[in-house]
Amino acid sequence: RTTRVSREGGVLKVDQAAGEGGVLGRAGRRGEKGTGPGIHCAACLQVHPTSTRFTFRTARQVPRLGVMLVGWGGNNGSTLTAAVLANRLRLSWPTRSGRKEANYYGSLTQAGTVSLGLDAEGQEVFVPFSALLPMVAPNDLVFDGWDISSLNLAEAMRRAKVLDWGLQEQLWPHMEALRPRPSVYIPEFIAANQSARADNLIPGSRAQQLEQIRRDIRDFRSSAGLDKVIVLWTANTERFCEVIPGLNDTAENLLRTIELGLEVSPSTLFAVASILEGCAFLNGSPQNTLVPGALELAWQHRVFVGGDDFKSGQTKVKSVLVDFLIGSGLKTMSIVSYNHLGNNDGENLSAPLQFRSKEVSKSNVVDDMVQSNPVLYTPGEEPDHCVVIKYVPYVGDSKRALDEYTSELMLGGTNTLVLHNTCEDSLLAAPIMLDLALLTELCQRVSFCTDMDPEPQTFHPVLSLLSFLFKAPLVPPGSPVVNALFRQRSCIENILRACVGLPPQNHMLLEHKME
Ligand code: NAI
Ligand code: DG6
Repeated sequence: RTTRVSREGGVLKVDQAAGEGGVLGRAGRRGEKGTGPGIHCAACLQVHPTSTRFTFRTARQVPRLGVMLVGWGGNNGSTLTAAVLANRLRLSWPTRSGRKEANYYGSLTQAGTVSLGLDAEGQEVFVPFSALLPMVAPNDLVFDGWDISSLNLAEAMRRAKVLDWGLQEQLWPHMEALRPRPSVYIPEFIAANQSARADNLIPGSRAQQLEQIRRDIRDFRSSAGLDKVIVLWTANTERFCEVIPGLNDTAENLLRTIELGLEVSPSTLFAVASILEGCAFLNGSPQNTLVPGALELAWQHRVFVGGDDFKSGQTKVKSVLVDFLIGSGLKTMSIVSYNHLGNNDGENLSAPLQFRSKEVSKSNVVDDMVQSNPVLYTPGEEPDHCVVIKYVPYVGDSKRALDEYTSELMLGGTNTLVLHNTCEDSLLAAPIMLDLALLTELCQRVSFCTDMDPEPQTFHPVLSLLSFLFKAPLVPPGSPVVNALFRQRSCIENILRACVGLPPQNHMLLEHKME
């Protein structure tokens, strides 16, 4: 199917005026609030609207899709598998507040809607996100995966203590036969407190381990009769690995490093194996799995990669709330985020190096919002931002997040907002994992060209369209990082709309602003 989308005047080309370079504002003194070099005042900029015609093509044949989870036996892995089975089997179960039925709440594609436009009466018409374009139905997904812990998926579900007992009982016979494949365990990358569960390991050198992962992917693809496989890292958070020239800075060096058995993280090994097998790889944890060498490899093989770190609860709220505050012209000066949780993820994060990975991905999420407003912030100025995570076994998967946001109001006023957010962590993460797989697969079927470049191309291998789902979105070199949640959502919505020939949603509602 071919769709033509013409955006007359939709693209703004900003040319700097001749003369002084056209960058400085009226006062133009560095550091002076509101008139610093970041401010582009209308007097010195000329804006020339240009138009580019994009032609999108989406293959409509929906493949049989397999998803391989690294960390399949963890809370997220077992919960996602259980959720898909519960929906497929249309399960319901009693709870103290009545009978509950399986659903996909929390999934953008399965529980979100898109406005198509206005009907003849001027009312908005909403359709499910999943109805815009042919997408894989989640109930048709086939799961497989790896875990350093040998528990079958039924036992893993029981260990996770996420689901109601009545649901677990019904799922048990369907999950008992599912066993994670052995995986790569390199103790220095995850917390020492994880060693007791590492009883399901791939032996051999790094090169042999890489080959085994590749064999596993091929085996799954052929034995389950799949058209496509996507690999998703939902295993423990690793420490950051150092990016070192000669070691992991290029694809060639990274492959040599694996061959020589030098330092490479398990998650990077999985990324490399996936890319070499032509399977998209998505990183749901915060560590820098996709080192420059892995990114180059993805680019060479034209394979999608995405990351990092699922954006599920506290960070999702943060990327809405700070956008609201700064977008309203309030100067947020302090953000303090406490978490405590009692699941295995929390135990792993109680080790300093693993906590550090999470701290980094949780802390960078307001950068774009701060930088977008040079009226409020001078260059380099940013709010204090503190992230604390504590392991409290008793609360299990029920994560508590306490946030305090302090902003400056006009004339010396102060506004402090305090939030308390309690949720089952894995029940927020599982639908995000689902969306990641479904949207990545859809993107693999989309190509586009422009008038200037009629050769059809696919999206850049670093799939930034997934930013909505990640705390620290990976983007192609030079591309702006967007953290603000509704800008991220608009990106997905508008690209999907473009694929069916609808213009971007602009919310002007001009039809209702005329006499
Ligand atoms: P979990 O600790 O319950 O599960 C992780 C699983 O990975 C465990 O079963 C462990 O045995 C396994 N594992 C560790 N190293 C492995 C390796 N090298 N190969 C294969 N398996 C390995 O943790 P949970 O709650 O499922 O979270 C998974 C990841 O997702 C963590 O990194 C967490 O930080 C991240 N995450 C979770 C979010 C949530 O809301 N639940 C949100 C954002 C990120
Ligand atoms: C404590 O923050 C543990 C983490 O793994 C989080 O639960 C997870 O990253 C979700 O974080 P957030 O900020 O999206 O709720």
